[in-house]
Amino acid sequence: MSQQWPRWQYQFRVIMLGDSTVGKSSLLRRYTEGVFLDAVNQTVGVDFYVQFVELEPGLRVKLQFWDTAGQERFRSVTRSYYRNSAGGMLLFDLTNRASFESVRQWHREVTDTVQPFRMVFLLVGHKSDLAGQRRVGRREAEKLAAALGVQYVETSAKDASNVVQAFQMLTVAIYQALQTGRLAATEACVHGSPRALQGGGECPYWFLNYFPQ
Ligand SMILES: Nc1nc2c(ncn2[C@@H]2O[C@H](COP(=O)(O)OP(=O)(O)OP(=O)(O)O)[C@@H](O)[C@H]2O)c(=O)[nH]1
Ligand SMILES: [Mg+2]
Repeated sequence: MSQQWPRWQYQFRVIMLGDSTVGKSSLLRRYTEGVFLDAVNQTVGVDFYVQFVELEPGLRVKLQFWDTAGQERFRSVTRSYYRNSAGGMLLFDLTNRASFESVRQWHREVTDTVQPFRMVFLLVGHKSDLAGQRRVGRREAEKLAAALGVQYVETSAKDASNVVQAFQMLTVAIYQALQTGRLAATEACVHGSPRALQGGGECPYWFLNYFPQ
């Protein structure tokens, strides 16, 4: 019986954001499956991924990812997924200046949609392996991050640089925001049975584990 009970204490929904082709799906696949593909299909609507992390011994978090399509024509679909997310990865492509300039817009669109609720974001400069084609400097990216009040990291799905670190940074930031009350769960879910807790997908931010492990 006990093995059916959830093996994590928190569940955070995280949404991947940024222009089409910045590498959102590639970053997630590198993180969750350990693979990189040169040819990836553009995301249609929204895809779903899961990963577990242990922030400290015994403190396990289930990350539930919504990988949105960057293409404008899917915006009405992807917008409906913003709500109930605790975190957002704001990606731009270090070799694509326009994608950097879109970051503020992505941030604004999401914060406007979810208010009065808040989310924790991480700014990610992606494709750091393409150093020779770089069009966005680290300093200006750090400046944007500071203006948005978020942390900044540079990643590559191709050579796996900083991939685990980026997701760890966001997970820790969400956890700390919950601890300090900067982020509040809209609802702490109390289900009648371990099975309901395990299977329930309706909780907005996180599940508290009410059952002995
Ligand atoms: N060199 C390099 N290429 C990458 C990296 N990450 C992704 N790519 C490539 O960039 C292209 C677009 O990647 P996707 O992951 O599909 O981008 P996306 O942001 O999910 O795009 P949409 O689903 O349309 O929003 C693909 O050809 C990838 O192989 C990286 O770290 N380095
Ligand atoms: Mg995609």
